[in-house]
Amino acid sequence: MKKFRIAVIEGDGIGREVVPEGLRVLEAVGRKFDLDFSWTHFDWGCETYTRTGRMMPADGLDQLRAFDSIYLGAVGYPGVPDHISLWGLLIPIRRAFQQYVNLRPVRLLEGIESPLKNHRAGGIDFCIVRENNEGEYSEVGGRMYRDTDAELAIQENIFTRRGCDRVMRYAFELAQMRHRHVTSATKSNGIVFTMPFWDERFAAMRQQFPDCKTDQYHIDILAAHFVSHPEWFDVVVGSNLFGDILSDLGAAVVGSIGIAPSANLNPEREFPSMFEPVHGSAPDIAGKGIANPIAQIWSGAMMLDHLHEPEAARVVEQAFSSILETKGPRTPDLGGKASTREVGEAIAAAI
Ligand code: GGG
Repeated sequence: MKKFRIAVIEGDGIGREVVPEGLRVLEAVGRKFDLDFSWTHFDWGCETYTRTGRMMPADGLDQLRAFDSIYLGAVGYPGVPDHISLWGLLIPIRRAFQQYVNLRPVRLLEGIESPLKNHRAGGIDFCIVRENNEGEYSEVGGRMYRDTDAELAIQENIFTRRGCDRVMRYAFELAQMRHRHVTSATKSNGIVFTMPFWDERFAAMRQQFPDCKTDQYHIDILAAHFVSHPEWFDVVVGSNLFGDILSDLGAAVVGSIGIAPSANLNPEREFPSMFEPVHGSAPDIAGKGIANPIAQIWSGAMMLDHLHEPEAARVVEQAFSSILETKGPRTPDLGGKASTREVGEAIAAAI
């Protein structure tokens, strides 16, 4: 029996509803493949913040360091400013553990209707590789003359050669295992220093991968192409902000953000990686028991891949795909009436 120590952070809002279904499914696949998961729960999030003034304890990162992986739900809740909740939990984890790749698959599954005409299951299948440690998400900047007419805010973008190269290399290596096509998201016409630098690094990196086709688009027309020609893409690499925006758009194009998974990866495995749905805490539906658990469950499959359990990962993917294909229970975001728990139970039973 293989043992895995997993840190579980349900977080806020629907995170608390979808994570238990993710664990239910991982337990089910664990029984099938003789995997022993030891779950350690951390009640960190906005509630902890309102009680203690911190999203996680001062030694939170040290507490997480020894785990094989981190399984996270969602962060953010009304009453706590979003930049406090994000910079108090999610971003410190991504940075301290050098999770510099945020891998976000975009796949149209059988049984789900795309809002776009003429797209069938399998016809849209690409991965967004989002830079996850620098870029537009920086702590460099400041504010002056607060509460006066002269008030100002400055935020610096950080693009390093090391940061660009490592995420681009990951994108090319991923493409080599897929259809050998990498698209870069840029905006080097308007963003005059960092984006031309990003383009230079992309041009340098593609020399090392002559077997891969490449192209690059400014982010505005790339967003349009996601809607008009989503079948064009294989691997799309983008900066922190561009990758984040594109992955919500990608999720919408394949039917629902409720099914979009993600992996925050430290490819060198020096630190634990973290697996979480693309969606946030969705306060508008939190507490109603109707959140779609598939994004969380699919993120669990990505965790299994990272833990070198690809067969178990495929079984999880087949289980939720079969529920969707056979018109099994589905939550309201996919036009159904089922609860979060009913969907989780059906997927676990399919395993
Ligand atoms: N599933 C984690 C979560 O709550 N994500 C919401 C969010 O806004 N994340 C910001 C980001 O990924 O940059």
